[in-house]
Amino acid sequence: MKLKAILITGTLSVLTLACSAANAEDKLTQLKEQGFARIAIANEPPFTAVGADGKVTGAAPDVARAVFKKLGVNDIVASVSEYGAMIPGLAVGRHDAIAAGLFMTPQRCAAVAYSEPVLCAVEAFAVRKGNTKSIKSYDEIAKDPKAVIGVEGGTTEQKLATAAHIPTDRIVIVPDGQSGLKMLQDGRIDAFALPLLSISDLLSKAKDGSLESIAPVQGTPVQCDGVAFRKQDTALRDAFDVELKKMKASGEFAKIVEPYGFSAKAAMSTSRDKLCSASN
Ligand code: 6CS
Repeated sequence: MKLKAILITGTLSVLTLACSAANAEDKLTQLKEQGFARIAIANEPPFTAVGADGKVTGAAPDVARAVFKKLGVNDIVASVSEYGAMIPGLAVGRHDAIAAGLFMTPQRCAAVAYSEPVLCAVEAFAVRKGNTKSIKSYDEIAKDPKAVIGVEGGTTEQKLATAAHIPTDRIVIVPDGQSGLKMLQDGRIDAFALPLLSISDLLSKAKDGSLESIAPVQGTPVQCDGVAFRKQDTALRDAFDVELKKMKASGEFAKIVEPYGFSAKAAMSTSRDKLCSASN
């Protein structure tokens, strides 16, 4: 009887593996036939960007485009989404993947199948020069009853602000980076939170000498994203990781991300397992 049970279990495992491989091939075959992968982005340079001509660039789409090409999927088609809408959009099939700098957190890792790390970043605040409220951390904002912070909806900054117990009436949700800077300039918020490279890009374009950045925000971790796939597309994710690993080893990965200001070494020195289990 035991042998029969073992044989049945073994057969089921082989069938499961075969189904998983078939699913992978199905999804990859579907993308190859489609000729492109539909990715969600946020249009937050240098992570992701859409030019006036509609051209999609940024470190995350550039890496995704290169890896998909090696998998036989010749292009990517991007749609701009708020961070908080990306995972729901992926789940309902609006996107084939998210390549947007969507940082790995335990909650997100439970909802999607992340690739290995791609882009890592430290956290920053944009503040008015002189930083009158001397804002260096989320805790300081929480302790100052007059301090108001701006964050984008569904972001890790919103999570960090909530985790620091900043009251919701002192957390302003803004739709995008430009709106966040405008509210800072108008004095409606005292700090606007994004990763440092995003804040630096915004400040360099704003050319407003009355604003400055504070980084790294005290008490916040270095965060890294991966390309996110649907949970059921883990075999496609694994195929993506095989090519990503080769690009990291050959130096091709560094050639893509470093001109944008990202450290290839930072992404290569950590892992999905570490980032998904981090209690940030
Ligand atoms: O994953 C996130 O929520 C974030 N990623 C980026 C690139 N910007 C907003 C937020 O920090």
